[in-house]
Amino acid sequence: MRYSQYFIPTVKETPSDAEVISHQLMLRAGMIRKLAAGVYNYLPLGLRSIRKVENIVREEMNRAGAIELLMPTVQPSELWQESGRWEQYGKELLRFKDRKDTEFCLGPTHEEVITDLVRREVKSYRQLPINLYQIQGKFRDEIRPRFGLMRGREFIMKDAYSFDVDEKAADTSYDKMYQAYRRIFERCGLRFRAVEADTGSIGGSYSHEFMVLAESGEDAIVSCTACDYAANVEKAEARQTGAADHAEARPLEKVATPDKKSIEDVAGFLDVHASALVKTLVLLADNEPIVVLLRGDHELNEIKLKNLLGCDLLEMAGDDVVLKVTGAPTGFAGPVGIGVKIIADLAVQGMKNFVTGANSKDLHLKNVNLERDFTASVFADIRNVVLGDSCPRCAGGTLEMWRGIEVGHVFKLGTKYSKAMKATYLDADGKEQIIFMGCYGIGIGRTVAACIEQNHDENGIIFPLPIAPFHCIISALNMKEEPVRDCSEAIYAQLAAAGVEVLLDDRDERPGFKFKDADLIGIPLRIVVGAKNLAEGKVELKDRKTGGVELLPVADAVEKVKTAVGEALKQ
Ligand code: 9G3
Repeated sequence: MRYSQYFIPTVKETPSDAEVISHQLMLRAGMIRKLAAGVYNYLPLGLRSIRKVENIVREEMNRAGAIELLMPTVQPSELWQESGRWEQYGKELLRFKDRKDTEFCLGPTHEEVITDLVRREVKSYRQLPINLYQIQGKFRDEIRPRFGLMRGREFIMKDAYSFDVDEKAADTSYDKMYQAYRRIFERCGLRFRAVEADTGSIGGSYSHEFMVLAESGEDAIVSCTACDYAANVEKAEARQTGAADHAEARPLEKVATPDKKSIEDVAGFLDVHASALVKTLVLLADNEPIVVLLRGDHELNEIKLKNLLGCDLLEMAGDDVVLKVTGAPTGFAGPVGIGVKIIADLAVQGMKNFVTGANSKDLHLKNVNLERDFTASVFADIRNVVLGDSCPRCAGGTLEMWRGIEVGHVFKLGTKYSKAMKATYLDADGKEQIIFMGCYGIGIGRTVAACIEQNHDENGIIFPLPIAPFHCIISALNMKEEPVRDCSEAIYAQLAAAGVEVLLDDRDERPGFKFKDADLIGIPLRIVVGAKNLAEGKVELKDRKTGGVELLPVADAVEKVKTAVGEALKQ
């Protein structure tokens, strides 16, 4: 490809509305252009990387035995009414009517569509297992699309769906996808971790997220220093470790804490550590008030609490409810004398003589003790794990914290959709059985963006070769000089003939300008053809990742590029 005849609208200045580096660089490198909030044009360079990721995904899905098909983006509302999700989702599901006033939605995911297809076509156990996938545009009307392709409204997803005769077979399908995902992200050159994750509203029994490690990641994940346990903080288990405090229970004591409401203020005022306090939170679970107790230095994990309660709606109670439930304004709530169901985090179970609110303004209680002063109806793991917590799986490890970008998510779905939509098969005895499902997603654009979050420097993108838009760029310093032109064309022809994807920068621009563009768009290998070095039969070969520059005879440079590309693409 010749740069002068291609379409790579790079820009020098950083766009003001781009908050994360991948968004900034994809705009500056001429990879994407916004059409509307969360809706993007994939320009030629961006599309080439997108297609690279898609092809790696496609190869590994096929290798795992999945079969590609393509479902429509437009989905009839009837299917979503059958699954019960038409009412479940709000404005995020973009709905519209056709000319006959029939209701449709733009597909945010395709469980209903694929289950409808399979229930019509699969009748016998002989047709199972089957794993069907597509690579296709999705639409989710995010309330705040941002970060470019990282959180778009229209985005390309690979979504796969597995169908099995029973749970055991479904586990096998799940493991095949899990391994395929590992190969996919390894081949994309990403540093990632698979973490245990919450299944959220999708239902099903368990799931794993594939997280690209990057400081700008929206998700918090933990991993064990000693074993391979890793989990999204939403799901990470906190093991009750604190050896129970064997101190004697001291007499309960009221203490004036004028206008001291926060844990920090009360701990400071009483000169105790936050871990000697118990915070009392009032929440509404499906509009029923409940009281939750946590050690002062711990935070509530609302997903764990929601899963524990099995409620649909969980929210912090307003000041009015706090006043009604505790008899005191917010900031002085405590468990003693409360007439509402109390749920306490496991860490509270081992505490003695702790401080809590006294359920009256400007008053706290010291030396509060379980059983003597109040009882909790449930003790459960409802807190966020913290750095240094013991690993819930192995004896020796502790938890480290990372930020991650979710690029893949695999779910064991069970029979949630097959039951609701009657997707069944006849087993060997002719008995009708429910199909077991799994679903598996990868955000294609998000994978490219996450790759850039993980691979960039002050000069721009540093693409891993397997998903770079081109493998090599030839920066010809002056195509008007015949030796430079002839040599550049020759190198271009030799590399292209060897299957190397090469971009020849033949523009009539100053060297510095060309170098800046080459660094910005992140092409992994660069050959510089200039008259001075050419006079000695040499060209410069630069490795974008290491920054290493070598002065080599032309033929050697060509060989080195061919070898480097061959190496990088070997699976
Ligand atoms: C919706 C809307 C947004 C959604 C969903 C449905 C997320 C929804 C979860 C999934 C689960 C898996 C197959 C590929 C992998 C992920 N956001 N999810 O179901 F109507 Cl508006 O999509 N689906």
